[in-house]
Amino acid sequence: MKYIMIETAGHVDHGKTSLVQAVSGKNTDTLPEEKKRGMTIETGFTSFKLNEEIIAIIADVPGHENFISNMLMGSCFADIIYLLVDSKEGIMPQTVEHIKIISHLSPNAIVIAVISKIDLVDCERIEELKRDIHSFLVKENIKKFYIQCFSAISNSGLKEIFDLTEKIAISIERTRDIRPFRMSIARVFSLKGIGTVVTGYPFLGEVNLNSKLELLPLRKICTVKNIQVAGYNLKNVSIGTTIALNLRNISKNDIKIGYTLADINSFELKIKAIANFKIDDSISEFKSGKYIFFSGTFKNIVKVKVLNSKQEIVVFFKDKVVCEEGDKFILRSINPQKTVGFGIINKTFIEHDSIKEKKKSEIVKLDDSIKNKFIKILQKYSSCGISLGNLEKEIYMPSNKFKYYIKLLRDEQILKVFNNFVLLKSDYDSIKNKFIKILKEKKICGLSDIRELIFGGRHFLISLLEEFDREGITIRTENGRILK
Ligand SMILES: Nc1nc2c(ncn2[C@@H]2O[C@H](COP(=O)(O)OP(=O)(O)OP(=O)(O)O)[C@@H](O)[C@H]2O)c(=O)[nH]1
Ligand SMILES: [Mg+2]
Repeated sequence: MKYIMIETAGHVDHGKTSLVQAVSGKNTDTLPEEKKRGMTIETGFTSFKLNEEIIAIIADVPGHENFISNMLMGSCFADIIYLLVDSKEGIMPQTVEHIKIISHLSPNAIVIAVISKIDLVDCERIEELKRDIHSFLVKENIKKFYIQCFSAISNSGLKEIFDLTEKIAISIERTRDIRPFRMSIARVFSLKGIGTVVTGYPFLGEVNLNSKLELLPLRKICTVKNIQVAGYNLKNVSIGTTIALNLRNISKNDIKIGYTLADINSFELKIKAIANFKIDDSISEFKSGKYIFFSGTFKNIVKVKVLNSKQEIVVFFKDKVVCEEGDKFILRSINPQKTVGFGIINKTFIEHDSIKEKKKSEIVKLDDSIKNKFIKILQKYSSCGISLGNLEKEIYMPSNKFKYYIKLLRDEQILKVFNNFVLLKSDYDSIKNKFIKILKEKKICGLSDIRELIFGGRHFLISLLEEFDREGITIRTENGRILK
């Protein structure tokens, strides 16, 4: 079975939900508030069969400008867009805003512009509107579009819309996506006897029954108990449609809208991103500051720094998020809420790339010149060792930097630190081996024996012997050290 994704678009009351009801037989305005106000508030989902092989999933978005936020969280991608234009009102502000948003998020979607409520106008008006819509869609760079007429009263035009949708759907090719699975969570609920269910949009990859997934940013692991698309249980599903997953080992309370479900260890969390940005034509001034960031079903307030060119911005996230190069997003102003522009992420930064952490990461780069500097000094003390304090004085660098390098040199097995003394690891090993040899011959050894092998104060030599004990080579007895 092939699944294709349709999304509605258009100004408030232009007939989106009525068309969805006509094609699918279902009313997606199910909330009491939606029924009372006669308008869509949250994106509604339904599906219908186009033929024996293709099911269309349809996301019916709200048209009112107050609900653009809900519209954004409900739209991630679409194969086909039903753009409704009321035959009396013509192109209105949200006709324009929706098409800009959707064409940014789904640049390859094919638009079926539907002139609605044709029972209310004459042929002349319809012809005029066809011309208006044509030039509007050309201006908005919509690559492929059709214009159809429709009346929800008589269902005139319904068959043409259905047939056209089927024709387009047949031409859509679905290929397997072998990238790691990544899905943006749109809804979460718990069903009695079934457990936790999430719905959302797979961005990448495919998911299989019983596979283990990671909930991000929490990094909690869960198992896929069931997969559904349009009410059908499936063993495997790929990108290209909204899906529902029944999850084991995770509670509804762990999950928030906008979180990500992904293949385990496939995505790092990001704190900052640089993006290409296109400011909306309606915006006269775009400044650095706080904005609302929408990407997939994720919505959050972010800090934005506008770079000189104005075509690039830096986005600072409040918390760590899943954000990858190529991700598309929309920015809206906070007060008044207005679409400011459209972005594509082109560089992301993991946690240490915040300014404070960057300094740290610069320190930890252990290049050969630093390594050699340590080695050279330690070679001077091959025959007697040196305390960490004296080494720090000789190497002459800030204490935090010194400690970092010591840790890295230890990790690289270049030096050996024991009770505040340091030796090159090779020197330490050589003394250790010689000491073992003597112990094998003499069976019992003391301070004088180790003194034969290396100079150094009493405190240094005792520390060395204690280190052999700690490594499990020797045991301390009343008369001296014996081999363990
Ligand atoms: N006469 C006539 N009225 C229609 C037609 N289609 C829809 N309407 C009416 O227009 C109003 C709005 O229709 P909806 O389908 O809810 O519009 P919508 O675009 O979904 O509205 P929002 O979701 O709130 O943006 C309703 O009262 C419908 O009955 C039509 O073809 N002819
Ligand atoms: Mg509606």
